[in-house]
Amino acid sequence: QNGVARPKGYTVSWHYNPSVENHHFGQTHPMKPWRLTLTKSLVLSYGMHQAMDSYVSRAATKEELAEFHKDEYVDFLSVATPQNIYEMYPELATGTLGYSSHIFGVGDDCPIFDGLFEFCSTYTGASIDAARKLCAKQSDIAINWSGGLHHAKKGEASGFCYVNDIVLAILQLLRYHSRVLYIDIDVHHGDGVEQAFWSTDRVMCVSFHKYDKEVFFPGTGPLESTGPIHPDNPGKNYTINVPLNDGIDDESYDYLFRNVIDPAIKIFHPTAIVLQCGADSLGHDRLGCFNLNIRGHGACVSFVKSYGIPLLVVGGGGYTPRNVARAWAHETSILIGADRTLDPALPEHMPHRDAFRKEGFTLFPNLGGWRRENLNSRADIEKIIRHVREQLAGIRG
Ligand code: ZLM
Ligand code: CA
Ligand code: ZN
Repeated sequence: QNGVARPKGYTVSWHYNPSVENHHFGQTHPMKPWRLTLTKSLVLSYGMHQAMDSYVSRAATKEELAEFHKDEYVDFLSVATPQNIYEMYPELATGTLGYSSHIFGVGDDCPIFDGLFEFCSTYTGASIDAARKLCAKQSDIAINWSGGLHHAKKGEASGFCYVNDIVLAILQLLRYHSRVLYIDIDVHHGDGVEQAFWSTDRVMCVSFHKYDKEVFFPGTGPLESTGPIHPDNPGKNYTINVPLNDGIDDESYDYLFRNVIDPAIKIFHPTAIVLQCGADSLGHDRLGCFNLNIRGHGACVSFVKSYGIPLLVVGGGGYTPRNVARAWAHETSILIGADRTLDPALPEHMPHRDAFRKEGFTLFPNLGGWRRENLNSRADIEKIIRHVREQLAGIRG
């Protein structure tokens, strides 16, 4: 292990508590905390931890969760177990409620599993700690790969997300920062974060996602959804949605990302940025439908980093665990400025190396191209860019 030098002129902090790895949504559930084990394995084997301040994060408290979530929902999360849930809510046992259950969103997507509350408070504690490090200026870039659960609502779980660690982290940032830009490159729409900050001009939410109403989860986030419509509402125009079709490739995504994010930063002037790096936008994802490669996904991280604005980086979705780990390890290397020097061949001696056998032990397998046709035309892309420019022109107008 040669190790990696610390970045010059700025500090990167890594916030993690390995106890998140001990939790399981269920045998066949697509959300696998194992991807975090693999990510950690790559980060440590490349020696990247030597270039960062590593913190074992603490669990968030019920009081901290209640800064966004409803008290009765936090209470529910803290007591529900697979053993008592049917006694508490016999309706769940009939199986007729489906995913739209009124019982705090519990169902097939969001099951009650052993240690659920510990899992939620662990990933959330890491995001809150990371945000506080940025506020204290003890870190310039803070990373929590176990966070990024963008669908959770005030009073219910949704889409594998129970507690919205992103909302809670942004609330921390808002104590010290006047404007926070939220960017979400998960293949799904960042609806929970959007909803939480819908009516404020202090947080601008930008989500890139597959959009097909009624077909692709969660079905929200069309181009026209830009905040409240009432002219007196401060949130008007402060939400940017970038709806996409199947198969978008590195080149189109990069072009679109730059042409949306650059004007957003120049007009909004964020004092902090939160970047959700959901890796289900990669090609070959079990749930996703885009064609991005590890480098294409990472290009978004490089671009955001290049502005030099205090940055909180969180994970999110990602359902082909070995590729999630590749992406987040590569993105860690970008954030510490080591991406040019890392060997694309995976370290010879590392835990779980065999998980990467299928694509030949490289950090950069070909995930693009062949599986899905790119159904995003140049005209579609240009239409989005035009729409965003016009929208941004309406800010402070
Ligand atoms: N059924 N098991 C992304 C969140 C995506 C809603 C259709 C549940 C699944 C999926 C769950 C083992 C993020 C929907 C799906 C079956 C109603 C979604 C459990 C397979 C399984 O095998 C599975 C019994 C499960 C769930 C597939 N769910 C695929 N897509 C989405 C939620 C979260 O990446 O954005 C951030 C972390 N849910 O499409 C249904 C409509 C429930
Ligand atoms: Ca997204
Ligand atoms: Zn997702």
